[in-house]
Amino acid sequence: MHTDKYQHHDYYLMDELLTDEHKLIRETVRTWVKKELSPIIEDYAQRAEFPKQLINGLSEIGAFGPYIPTAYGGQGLDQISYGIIMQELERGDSGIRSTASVQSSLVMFPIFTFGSEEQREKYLPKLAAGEWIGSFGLTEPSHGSDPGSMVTNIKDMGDYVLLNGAKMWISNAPFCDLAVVWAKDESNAIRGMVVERGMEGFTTPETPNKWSLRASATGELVFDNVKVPKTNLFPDIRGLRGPLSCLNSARYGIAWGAIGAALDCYDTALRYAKERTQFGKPIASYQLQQKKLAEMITEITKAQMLTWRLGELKNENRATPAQISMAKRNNVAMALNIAREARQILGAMGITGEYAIMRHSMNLESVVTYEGTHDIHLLITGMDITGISAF
Ligand code: TGC
Ligand code: FAD
Repeated sequence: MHTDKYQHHDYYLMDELLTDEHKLIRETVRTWVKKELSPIIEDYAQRAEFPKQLINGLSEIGAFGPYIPTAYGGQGLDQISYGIIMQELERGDSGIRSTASVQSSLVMFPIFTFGSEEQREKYLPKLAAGEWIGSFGLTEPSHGSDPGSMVTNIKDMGDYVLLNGAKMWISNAPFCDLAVVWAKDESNAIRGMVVERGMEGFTTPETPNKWSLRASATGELVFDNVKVPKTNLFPDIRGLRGPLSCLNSARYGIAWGAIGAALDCYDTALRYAKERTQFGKPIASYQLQQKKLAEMITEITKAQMLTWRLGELKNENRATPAQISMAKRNNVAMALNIAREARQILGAMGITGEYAIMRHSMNLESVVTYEGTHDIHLLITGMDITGISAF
C-alpha cells in the first residue's frame, strides 16, 4: 500500500488564473487520486492489469465527458476544467488518464459531435455513468502516423454495412463495450460508426508484454464480416477530418495530463533530495541536484502557462490544431525529461516501485508516441509556419 504525499506546486501563482470551480474540481480529483488510485496503482501496473474497480469512481468525479452537456449525462464544464481533471489523473497514472481521455474525447466527443440524436441518447448517458466503456479505432497494423491510408472498409448491404479489417494498439479494447471505428466506404470516404460488443465477427484480443502503460489495457479490434446497422453510422461526417477532430480534443487533454506526471516526479524528487543525506549533507544542498530541480520547476511552469492559455483559446473555440500539437509535443517531452532526471536524483531507489517515477517514465514512452508522435507534431508545426507539408 503506497501513501501519496504529493503537495501542491504553483511557482508562478497560476492559481490566480483559475476560478473557484476549477480549484474545487482539482481538489475533488486530487483527493480521489490520493485515496483510491495511488494506493493500488503500482500493484496493478506490476501485474499489467487495468483496475476496473476505479471505473465507478472515475464517473463520480466527472472524468467521463466533463465538457459534454448535462442533458446527455456529462458535466457541462469548460475546457480548463477538462484539462485539470486530466492533469490530476495523470499525476496518478497515465494509463488511468488514458481511459478517461478515450472515453471523453475519442468516444463521447464524436458521438456528441457527429452522432444522430438517437445515437446521443442511446450511448452518452451510459458512457458518462461508466456503465459502458468505449474505445477508438483509428490506427491499423500498417497505418499509424498515416491513418488516411487505412484499409479497414465497409460495404453497403442495404440496412447494414459489412465491416472488415483490423485496428491495432487500441486503448480499452480488451474490455470495451463499444468502439468508435473509422473505415473507408466503397467511394474511399472515411466514415465513423459505433460497433458494439456482441456483434458477430467482432473480437478484441489483448496486446501482451508491454513495458509501458501497464495499468491500461491495450488490444486489437478485429472485424470479420461484422454486420453494422446503418443506424450506427455517423450520418454526416466524411473524411479524415472526423477522427482528427477527436484527436484535437484528446491531444489537448494530454498536454494537461503530461504536466501532472511531471509535477509528481518533481514533487517526489524534491522531497527525496531534502531527506536523503550523503557526505554528511542533504543531496539537495549540492549544486548539481539543485540544477536538476530548478530546471524541472522552470519547465513545468512554462508548460503550465502555455497550456492554460491554450485552454482559454479552446474555451473561445479559437485553438488551432497546430497550437494543440505544439502543447502536446512540448509537454510530453518536458515530462519525459523530468521523469528521467528525477529518477537519477533518487539513485537506486528511483528504479523501484516504491516511488512512482519509473512508472511515469515508462508510461510517458507511450504518451510521446500515441495521439501523434513527437516527430509528427513537429511536422504539423513546421507545416503551419511554412505552409509546406513535409509528411
Ligand atoms: P491532411 O491532408 O493534412 O488532412 C486531411 C483532412 O483532415 C483535416 N485535418 C484536420 N481536421 C481536424 N483536426 C485536425 N487536427 C486536422 N488535421 C487535418 C484537413 O483539413 C483535411 O480536411 P479536408 O476536409 O480538406 O479533407 O491529412 P494527411 O493524410 O496529410 O495527415 C495529416 C497528419 C499526419 C497530421 C495526420 O494524419 C496525423 O495527425 N497523424 C497522426 C495520427 C495520430 O495521431 N493517430 C492517433 C490515433 S488515436 C490514439 O493514439 C489514441 S491514444 C489514446 C489514449 O490512450 O490516451
Ligand atoms: P509509425 O507511424 O510507423 O511511425 C514510426 C516512426 O516513424 C515514428 O517515430 C514516427 O514519428 C516516424 N514517422 C512516420 N511518418 C513520418 C514522416 N512522414 N516523417 C518523419 N517521420 C515519420 N491508436 C488508436 O487509434 N486508438 C487508440 O486507442 C490507441 N491507443 C494506443 C495506446 C498505446 C499504448 C500505444 C503505444 C499506441 C496507441 N495507439 C492508438 C496508436 C498510436 O496512435 C500510434 O502508435 C501512433 O500514431 C504512431 O503510429 P505507429 O506506431 O504505427 O508508428
